[in-house]
Amino acid sequence: MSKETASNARMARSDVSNARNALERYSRGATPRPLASAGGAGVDTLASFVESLMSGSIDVIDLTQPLSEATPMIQLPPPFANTPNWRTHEISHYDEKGPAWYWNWFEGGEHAGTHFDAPIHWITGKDRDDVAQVPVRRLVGPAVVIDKSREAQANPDYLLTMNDIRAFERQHGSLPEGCWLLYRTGWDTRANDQKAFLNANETGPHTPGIDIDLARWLASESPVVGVGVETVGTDAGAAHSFNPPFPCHQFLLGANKYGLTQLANLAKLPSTGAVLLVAPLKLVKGSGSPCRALALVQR
Ligand code: 23J
Ligand code: MN
Repeated sequence: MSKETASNARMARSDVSNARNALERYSRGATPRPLASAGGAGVDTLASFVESLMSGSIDVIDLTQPLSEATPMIQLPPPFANTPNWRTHEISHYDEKGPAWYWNWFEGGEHAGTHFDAPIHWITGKDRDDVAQVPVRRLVGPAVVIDKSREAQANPDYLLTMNDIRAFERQHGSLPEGCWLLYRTGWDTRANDQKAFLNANETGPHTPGIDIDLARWLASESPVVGVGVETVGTDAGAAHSFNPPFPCHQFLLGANKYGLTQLANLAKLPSTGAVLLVAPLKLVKGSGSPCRALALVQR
């Protein structure tokens, strides 16, 4: 082996181990250290990001559904307990209870409207993070959008499969490390109508989801940190009778990954290249939280 080849080989090995260490830090939620390059690469990219934001060449898309008393809630069958509807109560409205101020208080479940599922939500993640403990580094990352709205319109029980992911990767490249998989089904158009949104009949709810094998792969082998959907939950409406039941919840939350539901405006995102920002409330011991979900896209 020539000196040069040997040094390349050493370099390659240390690159691999650096990458592995970075990945390791990332998956623990540690903040990656800025690159030690001259001039501070981190500062320059952030300045150019702000410039793009100000010029409008980076757009901010709101992926959040409005949260109100009309927001549809999941309905579990008996004997399971259900989450109440969201409610707001007025404290004062520029009146005798508060002459110069308007404010409300609210009541509602952690899993209301556009919301975040923390690992502790499911029994498989019971020793993992609650919503306050989730590392914020994992709440910002690349988003890939897989569009099955045609399929879901034809079949409300449509299940995303491993083959769909393979086809997506052939067209758009591999899923990036630490990405959020956003699954578009067109269900967002039903979000202001509880009946159409839950789409239940005598056999239970019929809404699109993810099949068992794909849920398992996403949890244990894929580079995905979370799955976002337009429906009431990350699992299909019929997932109560899958084996195991609710495989997205079971596998993803058990693998320290996240769920994000009732998203809007996925149609405005490119298949790859958007950046997702998710902001759940820091509810101590919370199993999840209503959240604001935003995407940054290059115009
Ligand atoms: C509890 C039980 C089953 C399901 C869910 C909650 C959710 O969808 C949720 O919001 O996490 S499927
Ligand atoms: Mn939930």
